[in-house]
Amino acid sequence: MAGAAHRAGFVALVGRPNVGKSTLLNRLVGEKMAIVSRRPQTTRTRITGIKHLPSAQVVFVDTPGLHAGRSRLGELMAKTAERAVEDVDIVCFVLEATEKPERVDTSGLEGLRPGRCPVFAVVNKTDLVAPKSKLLPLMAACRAAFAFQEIVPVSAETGENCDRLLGLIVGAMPERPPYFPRESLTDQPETFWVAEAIREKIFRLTHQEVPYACAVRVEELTERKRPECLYIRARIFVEHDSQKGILIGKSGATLKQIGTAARADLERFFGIKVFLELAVGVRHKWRTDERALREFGFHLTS
Ligand SMILES: Nc1nc2c(ncn2[C@@H]2O[C@H](COP(=O)(O)OP(=O)(O)OP(=O)(O)O)[C@@H](O)[C@H]2O)c(=O)[nH]1
Ligand SMILES: [Mg+2]
Repeated sequence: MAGAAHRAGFVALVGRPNVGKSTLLNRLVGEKMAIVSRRPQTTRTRITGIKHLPSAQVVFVDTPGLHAGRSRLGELMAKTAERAVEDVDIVCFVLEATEKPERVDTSGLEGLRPGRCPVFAVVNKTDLVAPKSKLLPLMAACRAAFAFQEIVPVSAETGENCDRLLGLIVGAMPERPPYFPRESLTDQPETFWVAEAIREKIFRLTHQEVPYACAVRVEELTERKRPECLYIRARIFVEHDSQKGILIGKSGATLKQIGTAARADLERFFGIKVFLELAVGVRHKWRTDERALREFGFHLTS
């Protein structure tokens, strides 16, 4: 075959909670993949999004924010992020442009053997900083803290400089054929995206500890003919009866809102009419219950 050599590789997005890793994943892939919220610790598992370019394929791996987890779920989230950097071709360490230079903390990169793979610092949320020269002390602090191959300021929100970041990533990737077929956006099953879409709406419509106490299990996902639709049945698990009440809301209003919003997202995602049936269950202390965690799909995938 003629033409330029094809490049392909895995790129991990790591960093503290809430710095915008998932927003960046969505921006770089060009599709809404990972769920985003204003609150920290939104992402719980390793999430992949695949960007296809004419002569490159980039598999982005979004991770839970680096954070000392106390529950078993927290430990699994931390391990997921640690493992993610072990077998990728490039690591992007994401931090906020508003971070104080003296607070730059690269300790999360310590597990990485020096020289094992290129590590980029991605200084996100530059839209919050003006003039741009104010970024210089932070970039200098990054340079002093770790041997980053590149330090790239971007705004995942506005897209500023994200094409340049993508170009640098592609340039640093190994030459090899694609890992996945052209049409695939992810290597995760449909049920995972359904559960995430529902979880995002819970983050949006409930408060305080409630979204953190929720897990979603998809119990049925079938394609139906006449009329053609995707029939989905899912159950949201909470830890206490009181949370169940909050989630359901007065006369079921909150659960209904969650379902309506999730259905709209899923119809966009799958490109087909969706029928979504939601129920709520209580599973005491599931975040520390090994069996429940496995049942809800929390296990190390790499
Ligand atoms: N102003 C601004 N806000 C951003 C930008 N990128 C992300 N955000 C916001 O930052 C918040 C956190 O974004 P996420 O993408 O969920 O952050 P995360 O790093 O994935 O967080 P965890 O999954 O909890 O580790 C959201 O409210 C985003 O809208 C950006 O470039 N500019
Ligand atoms: Mg996230």
